[in-house]
This record gives sequence, structure tokens and C-alpha cells, in this order.
Amino acid sequence: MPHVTPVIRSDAHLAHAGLVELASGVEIPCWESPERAVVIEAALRAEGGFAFEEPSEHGAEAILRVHDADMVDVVENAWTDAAAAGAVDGARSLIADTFLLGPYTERMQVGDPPTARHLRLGARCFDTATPIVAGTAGAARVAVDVALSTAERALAGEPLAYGLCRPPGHHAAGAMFGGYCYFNNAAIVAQWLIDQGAARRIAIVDIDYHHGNGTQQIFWERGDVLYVSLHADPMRAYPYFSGNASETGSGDGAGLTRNWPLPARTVFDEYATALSEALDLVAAFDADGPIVVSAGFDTFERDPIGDLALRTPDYARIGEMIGALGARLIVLQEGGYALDALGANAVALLNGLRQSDEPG
Ligand code: SP5
Ligand code: ZN
Repeated sequence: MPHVTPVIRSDAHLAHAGLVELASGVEIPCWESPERAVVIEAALRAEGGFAFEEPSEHGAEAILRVHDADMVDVVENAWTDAAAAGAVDGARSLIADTFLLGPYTERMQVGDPPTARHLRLGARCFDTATPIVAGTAGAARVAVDVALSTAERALAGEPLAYGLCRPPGHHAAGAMFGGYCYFNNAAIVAQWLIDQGAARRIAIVDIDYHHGNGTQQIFWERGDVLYVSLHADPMRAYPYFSGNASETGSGDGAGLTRNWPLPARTVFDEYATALSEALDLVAAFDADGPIVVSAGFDTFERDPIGDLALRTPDYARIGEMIGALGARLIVLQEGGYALDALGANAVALLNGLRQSDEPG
């Protein structure tokens, strides 16, 4: 009897909907849509061998171990403040129009920012693609609950547990959100495992198409968390300002951040070379807890916002490579926007990952 893999999922994400993003100054429907999680879950149900579970509530404490309290306050209250000010009509997404960049305050002492949290969005969000609607805060909070509940399944002995997080998390940094991400689900899980005493050293493997700038920043100086990421070269791809191979951490974390920027049209053979280098570092790191995988499928050859060239069966090979580490795995959903292939790609990755815990 093959092992049944727990999938932690919730319908709460459905309220984070009706989103638009500003892409190069043009308002377009947000690529990061509720349908993404719907098609993944449908494909896993059709495949079989998965047990679907609701998350349990974990509260704000684990979020505040990773994120700045003011940033959390803005995510959770920008919509209600905007509504109270009559600044939203319910059919619109809130997107900052003025950004507090470092140079704004150079050479001068400015007073306090507005108390209304929708007017502080531009101090806490770094792009125009991460809208807030009425259901955003609740969905982001439940995505963290999904991630933490997934981690609990791994601690209970599951070799593999999958958290169908939505919204995703890896672009959310300590004090700012962005990149369709509000709270950094993977980073919160890694910190929580350490805080629980469940592990002293944790490795995070990020296979999303985009560099996980948030995860990198959160653990940049940490000697107890290894962050390895394969992604499109920021020279051409979002988030542009991080993800180069020269970025390797500092202080206690020197050498414990590693990046593999990849060229356009990268196919599996080239991808696998980089991945095996990354996994060698993971093996050498000597983590004593589960491995956290930030799983994005925007590396797919037909992803609408990516330009790598992985095919569906490649995700099974990637899963086998990660599974061969022999560690328990907490796999958390990040990006992936090719709705017609997202389900098959998730099935392939998870089947590859769990292959190693089946006899024969
Ligand atoms: C979690 C995640 O995958 N976040 C990605 C956020 C990317 N947002 C901006 C993307 C801009 C892409 N422009 C590409 C146009 C291709 N036609
Ligand atoms: Zn991505």
C-alpha cells in the first residue's frame, strides 16, 4: 500500500480574488489567481494517494517572529482603513501609488508617516503587482496556518507533507511584502521549527522561477538556516535586485545563502546540474530537521511570466533528486501560472518526491 501524502489546504484563499496588478504601467488581471490552487487540488484528487486536511489556527505569534509588526499591521488593516476613508469601492484592488524608497529620506529628517494604513502601503510593499483586497489579510493568515500545519505533519513523522499555500510567500521580506506574497510561509515555518526546538539547523530549497528575495534577506546573517535558490537570472527577470551568484550571506550566515541564476530557455539537463550542486550543499549542511521546499512551477516551459523550459516529467526528476536526500520534506506552494499544466506539474513533483519512501 503506497504511502498517503497529506495535503494541507483551505478554501480561505478564495477571498483573495478579483485582483489586478500594474505590469509596466498597464492594469492586467493578476496572474496569481484563486484558480491556481483550485486546479492543483483537483489534479491531486484525481491522481489519488493524497489525504486532504484543513489547517489549524496558529495565530500571529509565528508571523511576528519573522515579520516587522508595522508591516503586518499594514497587510492586515490597509483595506479596512481605506474602506473607512471611502477610498475603496469593493471592486478595486489597493495598490500603492507612492513608494518610500531609501533615497526619499536621504539627508533629511522626516516626520511620522500617516496613521492610516492604506497610506503606508508604499512604505511596506515593493512593487505594483501585490494588491490588497477585502479578503487578502485573511487569506494570507490562513496560508501561514496551512504552512505551519504542514510542518506539524512532518514533525508527527510524515516523510512528505504538502502545503497548498495561497497567497505564496518567498518574496515577502522581514519588513516589506511584494511579488504576490504577503507573509513568508516558508521562512515562518523554518523559524517556527527552530523556535519549537524541533530543529537546530534548517535548509530551505527554493525552486520557484523567481529569486526568493524575502527568504534570502530574512536568513542572510543566520548560521542556522541554509537558503539555496535556483531561479531566472535577475539581470533579466523579476525581482531584478537580488539573486546573483555573488550573494552568499554574511556574518554567521556567510556561505549559507547560495544562488543559481539561470539563463532563458534553461532545460532540465542544465537545471539538474545546478540543482545537484545546491543539494550537495544541503546534504553537507547537516540540518537536523525537515527540509523546507519552496515549490514554484513558473519554471515550466509554457509559464506565461517565465522563460525557462522545464517540462512536466522534469518535475518528477526534480522530486526524485530532492527526495534522495532522505530527509523529511515540508513542501510549500509558491508560484506557477500556467493553469492548464499546474496540476500535472504538482502531481509530478510530489510523485517524484514520494517515490523514495516507497519500497522497491
Ligand atoms: C510567487 C511568485 O512567483 N511571484 C512572482 C511575482 C512576479 N511579479 C511580476 C512579474 C512581471 C512579469 N512580467 C513578465 C511579462 C511576460 N510577458
Ligand atoms: Zn515565481
